[in-house]
Amino acid sequence: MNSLSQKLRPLDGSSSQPLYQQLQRSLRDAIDRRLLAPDDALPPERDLASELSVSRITVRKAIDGLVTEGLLVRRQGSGTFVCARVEKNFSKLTSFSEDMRARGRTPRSVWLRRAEGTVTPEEALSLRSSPGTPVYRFHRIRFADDAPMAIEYSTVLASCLPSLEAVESSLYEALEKSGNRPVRALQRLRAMLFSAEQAELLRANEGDAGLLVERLGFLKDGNAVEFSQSWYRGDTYDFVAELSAPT
Ligand code: 16G
Repeated sequence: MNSLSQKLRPLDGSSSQPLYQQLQRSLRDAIDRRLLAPDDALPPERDLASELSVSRITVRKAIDGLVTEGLLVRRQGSGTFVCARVEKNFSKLTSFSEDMRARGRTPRSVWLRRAEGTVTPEEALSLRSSPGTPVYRFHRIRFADDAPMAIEYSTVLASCLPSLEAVESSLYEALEKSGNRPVRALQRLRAMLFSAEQAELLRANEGDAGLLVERLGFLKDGNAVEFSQSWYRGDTYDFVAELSAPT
């Protein structure tokens, strides 16, 4: 088997670009060109450093950069791996936390906003509720380990949760505890380009491709419970659905 250094573009000690940036770029290229496949393990930092004749600090900084970009993931005790794209089943009513755990990743959120309010006219239409209905709004950046995957804005009917603080790490867990987890949903998916503000939150670049997925979730009795908009980084997700021929 070829060693990793044979798959990487050689580093140029005389270039004005710092070595760690060169290494970060050539590792990124190797991942893009599938010379390093999803779930492949990187050699330990010490081995990589001696193979490439650079310092461990150079290797660490290059890897740190790629972890921040969401291309590599560090797993405690087992090493550094190439991130696999998340395959999300488009026809399963699962939560972000469940999706990530099912793939061995750790879900985490950074809160942007958590507020009480009343439905906007637009939400009133989608949530099929009358103007003035109390709602809770949850705005979060959703992470898998250290990689930002999506920005998510959820509006939930206040009557479905005991309080605004009931949502700690998982909205669906909180809804389930209250007996109000959605059992059916409508989903709409649209391609979009990230604005500068969205790109900054997701550590992407302005104009990068993303996916907007809107989900309108319903209770057993047919009433809407949740309207969520999720902006996914286009380079981390594949949406998959199983289709059957009409009968
Ligand atoms: C998913 C759902 C979103 C839901 C969230 C709950 C899609 C497209 N959207 O992101 O509607 O609010 O999961 O996740 O799948 P949580 O329980 O981890 O907070």
